[in-house]
Amino acid sequence: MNVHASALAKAQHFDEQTMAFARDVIDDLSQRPKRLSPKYFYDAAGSELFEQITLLPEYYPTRTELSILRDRGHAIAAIIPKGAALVEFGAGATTKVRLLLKECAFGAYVPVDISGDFLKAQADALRKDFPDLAVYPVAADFTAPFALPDAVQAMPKVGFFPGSTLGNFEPHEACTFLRSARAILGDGAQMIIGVDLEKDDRVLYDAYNDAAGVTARFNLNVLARINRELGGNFDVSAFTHRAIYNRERHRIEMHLISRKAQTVRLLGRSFSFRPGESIHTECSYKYSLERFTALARGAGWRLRESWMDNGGMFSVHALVASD
Ligand code: AVI
Repeated sequence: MNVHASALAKAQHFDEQTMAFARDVIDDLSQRPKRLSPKYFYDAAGSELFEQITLLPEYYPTRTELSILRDRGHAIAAIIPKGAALVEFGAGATTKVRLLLKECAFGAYVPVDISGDFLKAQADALRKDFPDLAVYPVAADFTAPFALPDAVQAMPKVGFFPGSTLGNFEPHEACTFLRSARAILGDGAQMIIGVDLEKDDRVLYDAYNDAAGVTARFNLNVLARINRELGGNFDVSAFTHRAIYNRERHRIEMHLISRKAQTVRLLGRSFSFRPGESIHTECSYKYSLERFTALARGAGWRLRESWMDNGGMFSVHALVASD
């Protein structure tokens, strides 16, 4: 962010998180091609739209992962040491973790998320439903190193990273995250992780181009969020959602395409768009078992067991920290 934009952001008394948002948006819209980070999809409106996406008939990942966790709960429980601390990286809806908590005898649950308010609400609800479970929320950016609470230091550790959120990282970022999780959880740790699989192009295309247009609204909401929080003047109706599957790079790419020549003002800066110009907003990488195993191995994890649905759409893996 240049000096002028930074001064304007300060004059508006942005808090630290909004300053970081402003800095990232200005840097990313100054790139060629333009881009925005998918982590900014999830304000209150975006999180609500994402919840709607998970219920769409075309969006198979959430219900398929849930069915694997439900059907294979016993097998997962069998490899988890009694009294272990379950550390969840990111705290979304609690539906998935509840399945694990019901099935396995965990001694503690440690949800880790940047949003403190959300974490607290989630922790309170779980304490009510699992009165014997110790819940220690940690408000932190789970992609960076953080310390586990003292109370769980002596317990065996099991990481939990569902939802194929790993797929939203570039492969080198996915490796860095897995390595960091390995360091945080320590020697002897295990990790339960959900990973979306490569499949028929059409199925992938439809999952990110739903007929009801919810994914389009989710994608476009990031522009509305920039207007709301940073005082931008994006005409949201002058952009359109595009999602394609890039088979060579094994990834869905989401873009916002400018419908016309236009200029957007934001924090004293102007960003010009050509007709058809893209802002690249998200990658969602799809893995084969081989590529995921190699990624995990390179980050200090050995594959212990993998579970899939009958259609081979989605996978849940148990990893063990390698020496
Ligand atoms: C959160 N993440 C795993 C979703 C995905 O499928 O990559 C985000 C999403 N983007 C569009 N639809 C869903």
